[in-house]
Order: sequence, then structure tokens, then C-alpha cells
Amino acid sequence: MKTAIIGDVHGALAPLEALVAKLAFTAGDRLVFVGDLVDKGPSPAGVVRFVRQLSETAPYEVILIEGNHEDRHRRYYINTAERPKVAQVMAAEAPELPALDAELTEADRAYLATAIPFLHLPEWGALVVHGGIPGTQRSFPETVEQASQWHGRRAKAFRKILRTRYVSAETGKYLSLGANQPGDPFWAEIYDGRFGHVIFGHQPWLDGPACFAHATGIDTAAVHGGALTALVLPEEGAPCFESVAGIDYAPRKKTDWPDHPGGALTLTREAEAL
Ligand SMILES: [Mn+2]
Repeated sequence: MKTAIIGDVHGALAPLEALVAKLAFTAGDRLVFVGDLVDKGPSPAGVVRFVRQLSETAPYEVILIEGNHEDRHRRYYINTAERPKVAQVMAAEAPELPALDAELTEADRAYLATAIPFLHLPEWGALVVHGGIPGTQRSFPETVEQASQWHGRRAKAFRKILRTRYVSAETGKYLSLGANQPGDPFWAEIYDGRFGHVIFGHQPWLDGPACFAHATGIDTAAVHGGALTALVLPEEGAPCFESVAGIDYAPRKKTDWPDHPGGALTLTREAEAL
């Protein structure tokens, strides 16, 4: 049984089809998406449909981790029913919200609602999240069920795992997009492995997967002229990356991207289990 975790797809349907074919899954394998199936690329609804149909028909397990882009579409959809004026403002600022909303079927929406916020991979001492781990985070739920029982401030703080990029150099605290100052580190640069080796998306890396001491970034900028990448954790032997060419479709906001760490994959099967 192998597990493959695919980075941010962002509507890049043709690269996704090519990568899934290349991964040659067999019955009993496990395919995990790190989140952000939608937005930016040419076929967000097509990607949702493709992944949903895989989950319904493939002889292997398909797991979707929730990305911040799934989260904003979910909030928009709730607002269209409960707070139409808020939805109108959101739609005016982000036309991709109503555009995708119009294309998704009830089945697609129901599938997106199965997304989970994280996945533990105990055999690898690893944890999959979309964004990252703020330096202030002191505990991590053992199960998705446990996390779903958190409410209020605790739940809100926990949702930062969908969005974390930079953290405060002094406190390790989560910084919202654009709030970082020179010297504030990308979260994975200072993450000490306290919750295991973290496999994450969210931050595109044009120079290939980003291998930190206790974290691996697998969003290789599939819609920004990079590649679509999977981290493959085989039944036996060492983990490796598989990738296919992406598309050059969405503008790159390269100015605020962190430096690529270089180096090789640090994840090993011998990693201490949680
Ligand atoms: Mn993304």
C-alpha cells in the first residue's frame, strides 16, 4: 500500500490527469490532496469533478485536505443563503466565487464538504496540512473528530493551519498575508518538528519541492509555470517525488515568496511516530 500526496492543483486539470496516470495507483493505495483544488487555473470545476469521480470509482482511497481556497468558497456559498449582502460584496471583489458556484453540482459541493483539516500519517511520523504550523501552537488534535469539537477562539486559532505562511521572528505568532516584516521567517524555517514531519501546500515553490528539516512543501506552482508534484510514500523503500509539467496560466506574485531552502527530502520511515 502506497500513499501519494498531491500539491495544490488550482484548476490545472490536464496536469492532474497526467500525474494521476503516472502514479499508477493499485487497489488499496491512498491518494491525498493537500488542498486548493480550485481557483487560479482554467478548470476548477473540472478538477473538483475529476477528484470526486475518482473518490467514487477508484479502487483506492481518495482523501481531500481542506485548503484556504475551498474554505473561502464554502464561506461564500453559506453567505449566499444566510447573508446575501455579504455574498454580493464577496462576489464583486472575487468574480471566481460566483463563477465556480454556478458550475458546481450538488454532488461536487457534497464532495468538497468531505474535506478534512489534516491527516496524521503515523507510520511516517508525519502530518499533512494545507498551510503550516504557527510557532505559537502548543498542541495538535489526534483526530479530526476531536478538532471538530473545538469552538470559539480555540477553533479559530486552529484554522490557521490552512493559511500559515510567515510567523513573527520574536514570538512565532501567525502573521496574516502581507503583515510580515523583513526578518520574519517562513513558518517551516523555524518549525521544530513538535507535531511530526509536516507535509504542506499553500506556498508555491517554483524551484521544486521545498525540503525543510521537519517539513516538506509540495506546492510546486502548477499554474504559475512550475510543476504539479506528488510526494510518494511507498510500501517499501524511500519516499520520493513524482511530478509533471504544470501550466503557465496565473500571474506570479513572486515578490513575497520565501527563499527556496534547497536540500533533499528529510522525511524517513524511521521518524519517531507521534
Ligand atoms: Mn494554493
